[in-house]
Amino acid sequence: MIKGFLFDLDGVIVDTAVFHFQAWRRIAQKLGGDFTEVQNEQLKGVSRVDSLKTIMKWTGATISDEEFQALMELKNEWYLELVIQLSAKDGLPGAVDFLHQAKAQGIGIALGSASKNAPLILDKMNLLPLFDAIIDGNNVVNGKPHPEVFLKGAEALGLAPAECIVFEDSIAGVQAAKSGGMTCVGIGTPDILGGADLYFNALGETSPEELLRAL
Ligand code: B16
Ligand code: MG
Repeated sequence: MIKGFLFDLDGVIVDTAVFHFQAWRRIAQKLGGDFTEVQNEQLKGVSRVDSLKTIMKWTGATISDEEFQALMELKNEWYLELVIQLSAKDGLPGAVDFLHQAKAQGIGIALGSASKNAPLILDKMNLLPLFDAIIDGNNVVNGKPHPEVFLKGAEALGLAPAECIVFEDSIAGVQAAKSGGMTCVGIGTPDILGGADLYFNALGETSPEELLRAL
């Protein structure tokens, strides 16, 4: 029986995925390269350090460890310039209502995000009080597709993985959920996001009640 929901943040609750894409493209261009929206799917849900490693491969540029660190900081500065504009109205379609409905039904709610900026984003959107637990890039050793972030989320809710649904928009995140033993709802389409148990384009297309009936 499902008793907990584990939410990814970027691309599920709020569209900061587009901010990550813009900031990383500026970094790639600074290195003399570029990448496409299709390639960007490989960066979704992936930690900052692993994202830059992938971009380095795509551009073929070689830099020192110090320059690598500086680029990670610069990307985050550019990303935060966009994040700072977020407010309560910026949730993805239906996401905030879905969270409130789940809370009202007594479902445990945890965040399972790779982002080190997750608490700031939730705060800007006034969503912190809805979460029983927050597991993010600051609390894990292994990034997605490793299941650590979701296993810790389930544990923080006092639940077994099989009692939880993960909501994910990234290939790495769906892999993390499935290898962790959770049911996974993909936010996106099966052609891009294979491996999930069910798909919706946004949380607004379903409700906690409907999902619990269906699963
Ligand atoms: P930060 P999620 C992930 O968040 C993003 O999808 C990914 O693009 C980003 O690189 C990662 O967080 C790290 O974010 O640089 O803010 O620490 O989708 O797992 O909520
Ligand atoms: Mg995501």
